[in-house]
Amino acid sequence: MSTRAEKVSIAVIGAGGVGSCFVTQLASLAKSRPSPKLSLIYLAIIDRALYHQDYAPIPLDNALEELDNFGFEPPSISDIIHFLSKAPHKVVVVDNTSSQAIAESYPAFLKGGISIITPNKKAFSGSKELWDQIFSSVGPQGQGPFVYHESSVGAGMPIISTLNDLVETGDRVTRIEGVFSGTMSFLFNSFSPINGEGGSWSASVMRAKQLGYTEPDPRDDLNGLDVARKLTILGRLAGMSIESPTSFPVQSLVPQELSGCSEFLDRLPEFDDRMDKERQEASKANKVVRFVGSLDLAAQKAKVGMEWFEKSHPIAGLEGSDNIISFYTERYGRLPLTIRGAGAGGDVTAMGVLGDLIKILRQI
Ligand code: NHO
Repeated sequence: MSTRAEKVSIAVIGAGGVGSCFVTQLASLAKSRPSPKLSLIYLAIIDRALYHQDYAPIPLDNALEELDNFGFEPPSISDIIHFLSKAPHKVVVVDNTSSQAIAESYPAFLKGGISIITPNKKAFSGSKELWDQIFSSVGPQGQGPFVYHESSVGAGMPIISTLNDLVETGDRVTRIEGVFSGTMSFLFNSFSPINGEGGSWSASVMRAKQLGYTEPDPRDDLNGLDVARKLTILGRLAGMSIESPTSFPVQSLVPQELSGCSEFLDRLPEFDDRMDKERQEASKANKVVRFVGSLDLAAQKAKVGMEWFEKSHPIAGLEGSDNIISFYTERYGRLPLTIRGAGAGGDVTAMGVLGDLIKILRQI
């Protein structure tokens, strides 16, 4: 019989919008959950790291202040792996960055016996080779090392765990469809609302940016790649062989003329007529425009782009930056299993990451 771990060490890489919320939530969890004892042994942001050679814990209540005051230049990724793999207790790394280099190191972390939880989409939507390397390095059930990435799709909503349950219990998923981007949801809900009002496209983009809903460069949301990455992850989990997020049709809403230009927001109004036309045509058909992703598992096809929806459709009725994701399956029949809720934001995304940590704690 295996004995339960008495202590689990946590290493947090990245403490921005999601990571700082995660550290706060981790501090509460550590207080409310006496066993296994959780200790933070490594904390880093891009230019600063904090850890002790003897693995002494970093106080969770003021971890970010400690990092600010006492942090030093971060070690290389291979040195981090070396340090963590020698820790006296089981280690879980929380990758709260969007770093490609860290994502590519997951197989090495796992080979060092270190579990990974992350909202970072890069590893799971990158090359199929990396995906295969990661999942072939995961340890046996109940033992680890583990990989969990619930928040890489739909923030804290149970999207990945639901899909895994459907697949593992033998249901046949035929189609997955939804609004996967909080930013795009906000943009289209305000640009093409059910009541027919709504300002210009460029004004919607500027407002979303002012409210902090977009990436620093809104083109990173408008190019559709964030949605394509999420679809790649779900498609692969559902058994589709998707080579990369650029291997299927993805509609970019970045005018080609502005793709490399430094005055993107200033010049965006010049292109408002294109989006106006789309909204008007949808309106003539008594529909609204939304930006959706869909996977057709029978036809093995994926696509991302604008579509028109009846005003009574659940996708048309979304509010704010909500996500909605529907699973069409054999068991669920005509009405899909649908999950709707906040699809972006530090607290809800961090909650999904913390939920993954709890799943690991139950097993080790
Ligand atoms: P930030 O605020 O830029 O923070 C990144 C942190 O990583 C910083 O502390 C930076 O110093 C550190 N960092 C970067 N490279 C590093 C390195 N090499 N070594 C050490 N530290 C390094 O990013 P966020 O917003 O906190 O996001 C963190 C991760 O969560 C990203 O991978 C992001 O894609 C993912 N994520 C964020 C959100 C969100 O709401 N912020 C969501 C999902 C995943 O559910 C959300 C979502 O999908 C939002 C999406 N834009 C949408 O639907 O509209």
